[in-house]
Amino acid sequence: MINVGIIGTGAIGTNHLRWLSTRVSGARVAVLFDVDAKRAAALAEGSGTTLGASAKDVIENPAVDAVLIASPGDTHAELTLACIRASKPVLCEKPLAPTSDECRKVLEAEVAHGSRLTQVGFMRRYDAGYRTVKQAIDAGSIGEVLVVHCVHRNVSSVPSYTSDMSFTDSAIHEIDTARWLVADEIVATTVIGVRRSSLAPSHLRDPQLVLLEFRSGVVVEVEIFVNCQYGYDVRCEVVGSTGVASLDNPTTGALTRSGARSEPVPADWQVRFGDAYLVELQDWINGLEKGAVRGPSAWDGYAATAVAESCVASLRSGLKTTVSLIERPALYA
Ligand code: NAD
Ligand code: ISE
Repeated sequence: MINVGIIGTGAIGTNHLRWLSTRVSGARVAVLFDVDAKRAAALAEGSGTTLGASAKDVIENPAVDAVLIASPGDTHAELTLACIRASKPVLCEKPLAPTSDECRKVLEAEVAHGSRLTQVGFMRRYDAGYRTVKQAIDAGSIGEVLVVHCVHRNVSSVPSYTSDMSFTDSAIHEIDTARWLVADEIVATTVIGVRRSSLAPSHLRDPQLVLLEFRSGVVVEVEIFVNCQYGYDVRCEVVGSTGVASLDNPTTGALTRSGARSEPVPADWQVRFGDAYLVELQDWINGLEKGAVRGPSAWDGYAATAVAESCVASLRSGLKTTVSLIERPALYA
């Protein structure tokens, strides 16, 4: 049995707590901590876990075998470093850190430790639709990958959401899945100005469009629209030299009548990727039972943040911006 300590019990932390407590086998949530003590206490009461006094207390608690970080992104690097210092495996929600410099500190610490402890919460790699697309590419079923078209739409954004977050918070998922699908690194990004939706908050550029160029010449086009009003919509179409592999929203039933057919659109990421979070958590626990951390790595977290940073630079300058990565350490070969 793997005893997990959770830091941060907001939207996704609560989701992870629920899955780990009810659906994931081989795990139990031993300790919870949130700076909002009332929130953590209310959750702990219903789930039979104890309350940590601080994040440090969770990480250093001898009863905790592994840590799940679900607090805001700007806390991730420091908490992940503390887990590495304590030699505890850690599943850190995306992003690994808001800046590539902070991500590099995590890489350096893990390389010095000598083995992988960190997994980043890029759960789309565990989604059935993305896995089908990945299998088609790897089996050579669509020939050579040439172009990828992605759509990432949310119903509405919270007031604190900024134009930069379209890349650092939302498109970072497409950046990771594109790197995983294409099995290459992104070398340049170009953000293209788009007519602003009149329904988006006035401080926000929404929607936005970005082109991601890979070393191999593959180009990925991503539309991010976080105030689309109608539902949560994630699509991906990979165009190859002999065919196309794509995914759409999973169908949960359709209504056909009066000469028209309609299907529900997921309400949010919890609905659309509910199964992916579950598969992600189960795979993390199965790996830990065998002493291995095998999901998206600190290198993946670093590369994704470096690309998101480049997108933000392109947004500011209006120009194509190069991505420069450090040499990949052998630990992440
Ligand atoms: P949230 O605001 O709903 O929850 C964050 C929680 O962390 C809050 O309860 C807050 O009180 C707590 N917190 C803040 N600082 C803390 C600290 N220093 N120590 C402990 N707890 C602290 O946010 P959220 O939507 O749950 O997002 C949390 C993280 O998860 C973010 O990094 C976000 O990008 C990521 N996320 C990932 C996905 C995904 O699809 N993988 C979806 C949503 C959020
Ligand atoms: C959120 O943080 C997530 O990670 C969701 O998966 C994403 O769709 C949303 O845009 C982000 O804000």
